[in-house]
Amino acid sequence: MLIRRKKASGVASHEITPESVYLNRRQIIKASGLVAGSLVAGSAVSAFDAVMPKDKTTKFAGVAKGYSKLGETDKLTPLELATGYNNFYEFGTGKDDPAQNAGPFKPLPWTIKVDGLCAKPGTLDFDDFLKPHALEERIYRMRCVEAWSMVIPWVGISLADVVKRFEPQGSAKYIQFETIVRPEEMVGQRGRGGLPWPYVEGLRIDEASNPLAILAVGLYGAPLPNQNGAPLRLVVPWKYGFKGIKSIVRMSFVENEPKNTWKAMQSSEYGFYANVNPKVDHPRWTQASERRLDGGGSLGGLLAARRPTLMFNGYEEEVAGLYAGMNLATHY
Ligand SMILES: Nc1nc2c(c(=O)[nH]1)N[C@H]1C(S)=C(S)[C@@H](COP(=O)(O)O)O[C@H]1N2
Ligand SMILES: [Mo]
Repeated sequence: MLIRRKKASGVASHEITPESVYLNRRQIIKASGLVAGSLVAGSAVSAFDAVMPKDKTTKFAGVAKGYSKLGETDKLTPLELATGYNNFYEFGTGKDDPAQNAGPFKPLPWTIKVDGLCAKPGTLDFDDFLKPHALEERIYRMRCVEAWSMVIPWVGISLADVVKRFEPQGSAKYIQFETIVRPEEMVGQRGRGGLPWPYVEGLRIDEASNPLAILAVGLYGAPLPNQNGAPLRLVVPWKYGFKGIKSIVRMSFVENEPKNTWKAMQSSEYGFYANVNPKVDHPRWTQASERRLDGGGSLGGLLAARRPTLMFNGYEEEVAGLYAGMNLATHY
């Protein structure tokens, strides 16, 4: 992956939504209807119908607040930056290509195939896939392997709950995820060059069952923009961003470690585990520090000061146990 420093998707800093405006909006949403905490198990189906937007231009009608643990210096990344500076090679390799090229992509209707070593395989319509699960907001840091990071308020469902629901067999040790292949709508999938498609990622089942892992369907209280992986993408905040596979159409329970795209491309630089680790440098750059794109620097935050990178991206307490006995001094 190259760090390209073009303009920040042409976003002028005055166009960036300040955090205060967003917080305000959320208070309005809360006051206007469903109150956080009303999404209890048992009423999940009706809650889904009440909460899920009917189209992309409508906001979620109130979403329960889930686990979010931010540090004192963590500020939300402005919406325009989170949706204007992206990695989504299906739409091109430049940071502003996804926002520019993903417009014609149609995230609905959508089906998700769940297969492999599980008792309840199936092909589900997007709504049916989501319905049994409570939607939650999770504000997480996201650290790209390229040494920039953001803080994003996601809307999503617990991946642990999804795993349980499909009842993996004892022999299933991993989940493999695949992104859609649709070259007619994804310019990066046409012609030569680029990555081999589909984009593939994976997690160990116990990683996928960690309460921090979610499948996101929205950000900033609205359905995911196409460039962020509509309609469904993975978010695993203690790992480098490339683990967060976008526009998922297939989840397979498998016995062996999935061949994830970036490791398959360049295993000397990208691993399967890809846990954020300030002590293990990328062969071409340091991972000890990062630029936090939160609007705080010039050029829409792109020239933000560097800050120290945290072990497991600051989620060590929650996830370190998954890797007990593993050698963390390698990029894997
Ligand atoms: N299918 C697919 N998923 C992907 C990528 C990609 O190129 N294709 N890029 C990854 C990388 S490198 C990062 S950093 C994050 C970026 O997510 P964002 O654009 O929503 O911030 O998406 C990840 N998911
Ligand atoms: Mo990334």
